[in-house]
Amino acid sequence: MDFLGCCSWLCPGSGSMKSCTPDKQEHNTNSQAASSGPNPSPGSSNSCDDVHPLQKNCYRLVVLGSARVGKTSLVSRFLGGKFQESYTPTIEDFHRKLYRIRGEIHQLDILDTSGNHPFPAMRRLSFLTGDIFVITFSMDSRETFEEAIRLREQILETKLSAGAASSTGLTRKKTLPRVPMVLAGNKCDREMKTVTVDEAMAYCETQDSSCVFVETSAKRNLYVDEVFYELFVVANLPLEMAPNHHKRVSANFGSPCPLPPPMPSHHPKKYTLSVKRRLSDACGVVTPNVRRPSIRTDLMIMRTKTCNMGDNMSNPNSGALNWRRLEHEETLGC
Ligand SMILES: Nc1nc2c(ncn2[C@@H]2O[C@H](COP(=O)(O)OP(=O)(O)OP(=O)(O)O)[C@@H](O)[C@H]2O)c(=O)[nH]1
Ligand SMILES: [Mg+2]
Repeated sequence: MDFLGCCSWLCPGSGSMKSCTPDKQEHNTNSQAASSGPNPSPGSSNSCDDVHPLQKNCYRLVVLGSARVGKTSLVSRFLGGKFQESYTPTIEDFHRKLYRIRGEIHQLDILDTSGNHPFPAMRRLSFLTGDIFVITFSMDSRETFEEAIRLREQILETKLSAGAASSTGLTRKKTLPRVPMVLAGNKCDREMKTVTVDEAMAYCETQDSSCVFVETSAKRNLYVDEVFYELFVVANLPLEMAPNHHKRVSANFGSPCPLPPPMPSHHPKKYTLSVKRRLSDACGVVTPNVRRPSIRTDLMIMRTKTCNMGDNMSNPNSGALNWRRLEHEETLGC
């Protein structure tokens, strides 16, 4: 089955790409992602962008941390890519993974940021547009652990002040928002460690339950899956999104696509299969040639999210917004 076929399962009931609306005006600013991601279908203009998940099922994961700690390596492992010994600094990479889980489409956007943060405004924007975060540090570098803690504090403060600024009430209780986050202590394969598991865990215990620590090694592929599994647990997202909890579908041209038939979307309540069977029905595909939403779209996402935050800081899903609509409006030039 080719890529067209692979996408048809993501459009339940459609069976073809005809009903999907191509989104042509966003520019691909992600040259590195294009080179490191899965191969696009040669000569094909079809894209998984054509699938329209409900806005409540769209999440943005932002990966932050000091330079060289292994952010890109972890993302690459998550997306099914290989580990690279060589180092290429990231400016900003954008990836998208689409899932069909229990008959619904879910979309995970991943923003892999630069550890050198050359553009502070972009960084702030990533704090505000992000729903869930992986803050990476290296177990053999104390400075990167301290930077990870600073980053967590900055995210909370930025979200708090943006929510407070947008709130219309006269007096709002200033409680820190609950931001699902994993502190990933990478490079645990290294012998010389300057951060201990105990102190990283102790730090997370002083935080709310949405902040967890996972020791990992992108190089050895140790506990990388756990980083994302734990993140989806604290974010209350479908656990089928985690690696090894869904069928991975390759978007490569000509690759086989042994997918189970999509669940009929009009009878979700009559679904009587066992939990195990339901889990086995989940599928995920990394979208090739994904275009990063423009900064304008990001700013509108931010505005909507911060307005929602002002209304309900404690609900992590309050940031859900119709950014699909924003992207679509951008396409139409509204
Ligand atoms: N030993 C070891 N090396 C790793 C591990 N993860 C990544 N590296 C290496 O560390 C270097 C930096 O990895 P990247 O993933 O590019 O780091 P990054 O955080 O994305 O860096 P920036 O994009 O500059 O912010 C590369 O040479 C990787 O091969 C790991 O778990 N163990
Ligand atoms: Mg990188």
